[in-house]
Amino acid sequence: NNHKKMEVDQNEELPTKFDMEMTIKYVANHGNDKNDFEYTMTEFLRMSGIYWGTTCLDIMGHLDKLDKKSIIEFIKNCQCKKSGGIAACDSHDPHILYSLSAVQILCIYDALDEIDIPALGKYVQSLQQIDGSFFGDKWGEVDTRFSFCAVAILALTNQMNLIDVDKAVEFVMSCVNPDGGFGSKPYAESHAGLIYCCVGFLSITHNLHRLETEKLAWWLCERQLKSGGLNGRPEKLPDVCYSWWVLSSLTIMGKAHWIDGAKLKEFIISCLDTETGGFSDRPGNMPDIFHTLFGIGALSLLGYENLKKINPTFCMPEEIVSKIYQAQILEY
Ligand code: GRG
Ligand code: ZN
Repeated sequence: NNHKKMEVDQNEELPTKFDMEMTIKYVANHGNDKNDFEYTMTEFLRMSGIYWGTTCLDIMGHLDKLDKKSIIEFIKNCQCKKSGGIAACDSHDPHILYSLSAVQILCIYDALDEIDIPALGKYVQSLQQIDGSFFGDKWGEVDTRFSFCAVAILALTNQMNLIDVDKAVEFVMSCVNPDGGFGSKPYAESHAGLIYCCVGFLSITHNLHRLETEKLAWWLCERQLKSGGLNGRPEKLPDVCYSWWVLSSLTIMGKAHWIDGAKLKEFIISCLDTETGGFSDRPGNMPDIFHTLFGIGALSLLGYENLKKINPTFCMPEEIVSKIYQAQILEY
């Protein structure tokens, strides 16, 4: 199977239709074999893996294929008693990335009250720095990804008052580049993944007016290549996950029509591995759960039939996000 890439003949016909039944099975059975090499080697990101799987299945209307009880039990065991943060896996160190994945899963299951939410809020608060930026964990790496995770966690748990939002916005805005894009920190190169984080951050904090929308949307739509696929920066290869990072950003800005949706759909479906039902980064490569979520997520943004609508900011089913925001409004 590892040689799959080599076996694919350049002229071999690529899939043009997406069989949802197979993809549901692929995601549902992912991780069933606990001795599987890939599963063992990805322990360090287990919490995100579960988020990718639950979101993907829910978008396809089959969340019932996973065991809610054991997933919630797993999350509870990953919350650190001391810091309040959540780890990728039980006995690992907490990190803001896995804290967000855990919150997203709990939102999907309507089970936020299963963990200590105030303690998690304090954890996020403890990671904010004087300049408004956020550490990912106690080790002190700064990245705009962590700014996104912080406000996404606090928005979903209704605790935004715990941080200095104005300072957080100033830090993210200090990462804008002359091309209109954003990098991981000030002066770092624009990258579609980080643009998603910064646009999502500005959307959550009601600061989309701070964007140079035309310039950024141009940069983003220039990511589309002849194959219909999108890359993450100039001169790079297309990759299914950028269908998500780029199209979600354009969607948030109201500019999704600036790319050719029909061609993108074709590219995404050409990355379906018909043997397993999973999606890979590029046609003929090995599929994985990460690219399967972002392929399906982008198809949902494109209005693909029989998929639930996905929220472009939170990368969760739209119905879940609107229910949470609705409940927060009613609380006041
Ligand atoms: C809720 C969906 C969601 C995410 C949480 C962690 C995070 C927030 C976002 C990550 C955004 C990001 C940086 C995505 C890019 C991932 C990626 C494919 C990185 C590869 O970078 P390179 O430089 O690849 O290895 P290229 O494509 O540039 O060659
Ligand atoms: Zn990728």
